[in-house]
Amino acid sequence: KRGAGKIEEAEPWNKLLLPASSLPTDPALYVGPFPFYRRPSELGCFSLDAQRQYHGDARALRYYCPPPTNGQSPNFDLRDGYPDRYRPRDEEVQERLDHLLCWVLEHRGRLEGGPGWLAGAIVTWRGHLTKLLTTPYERQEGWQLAASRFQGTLYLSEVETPAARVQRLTRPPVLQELMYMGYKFEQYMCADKPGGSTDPSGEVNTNVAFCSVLRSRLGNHPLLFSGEVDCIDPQAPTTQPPTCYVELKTSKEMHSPGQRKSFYRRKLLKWWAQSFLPGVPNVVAGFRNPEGFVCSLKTFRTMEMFEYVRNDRDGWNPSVCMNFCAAFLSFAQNTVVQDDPRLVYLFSWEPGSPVTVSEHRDAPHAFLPTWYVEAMTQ
Ligand code: 0WD
Ligand code: CA
Repeated sequence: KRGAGKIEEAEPWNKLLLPASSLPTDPALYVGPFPFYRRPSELGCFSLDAQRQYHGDARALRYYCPPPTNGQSPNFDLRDGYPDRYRPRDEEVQERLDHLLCWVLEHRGRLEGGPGWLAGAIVTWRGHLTKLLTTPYERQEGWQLAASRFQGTLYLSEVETPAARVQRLTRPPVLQELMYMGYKFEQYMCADKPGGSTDPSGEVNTNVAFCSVLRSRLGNHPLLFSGEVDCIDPQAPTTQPPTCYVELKTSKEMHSPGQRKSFYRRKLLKWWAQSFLPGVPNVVAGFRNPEGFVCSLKTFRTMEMFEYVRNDRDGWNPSVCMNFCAAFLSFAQNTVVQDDPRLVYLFSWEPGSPVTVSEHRDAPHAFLPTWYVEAMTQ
């Protein structure tokens, strides 16, 4: 029935050929079975030293060294050394995917999955995927992800939003100290050698990092991503990464049911998303009192975190997180069609709105460095 004035209805073909122009994020749209997620396997690792220089080895890996469990509780002063023994990373330096690209370049010839595996993969930081997983439940902070296709591979690199930049530059002193305290906790819990002891007298240098490079797949999206790992547990049942890795976190001591509920709804979601992606099985939390001392520790198993909100109407659902992430990756794959390292699609999201996209060429958004593009073209 092609009556006059019904032209939109009669010719839907244009809608089928064009990629969608936005992606909704409402949790209700992503309820459903948990999608396929390949058990993450470690492809390799790299380290960043005190000068933030790249090394293609595990020199920055530290060893989990919890305090003895002889009935005494810990008493870690997280403010000790602040600010005299704090060497914070220069956050003005936008590193984008550079260190990960360095690893990919070095290993491109001997990646598992066969020749052509990389061409079908998505390459990004674990932290970017974490933000995608938590998007359906996030009510505070938006994000921007830049995407380019090069030799088939889709690269995703975060762009600091103007609001995030303002927040960073006007970060109140208490928040800066709180950031330090998170790293100080790692120093109380880690040794430089297996079976070694901790040394809280040293400096806290946040340039130093150990990063694991992982392979996984979400639905039909092969993934190559890297994430910073706090330490390895030499006593873990298996010494095979990523199963032997431990994530360390600090959080405020909780004293009321309301505080606990809020912790399960907000923090555990972020902890789950971050550790589930690389297959890190345990998160060890240090609870700090108002004076900044950690007096209790608790190990949360990543695979059990959802139990704390399973029966909570306002809780989170891992299927929603993963289904949304898969939908975003499909959206990005369908949007970034042209293979061109200088062409960038910027995906932008603010809470309460759908994900939108804009197209850019070259500076300031192009993020695949010339050294990478040229070396890969050889
Ligand atoms: O330039 C950027 N926009 C970013 C760079 C954003 C996020 C991370 N990075 C860098 C990190 O420095 C790290 O070397 O990428 C690398 C891997 O990051 P990731 O594992 O993908 O990031 P994420 O999961 O967000 O963070 C893991 C840890 C954090 O631990 P906690 O427990 O706080 O989540 O990486 C550290 C931090 O210890 N970290 C950073 N260290 C220095 N500068 C930063 C940062 N901007 N962000 C996270
Ligand atoms: Ca950590």
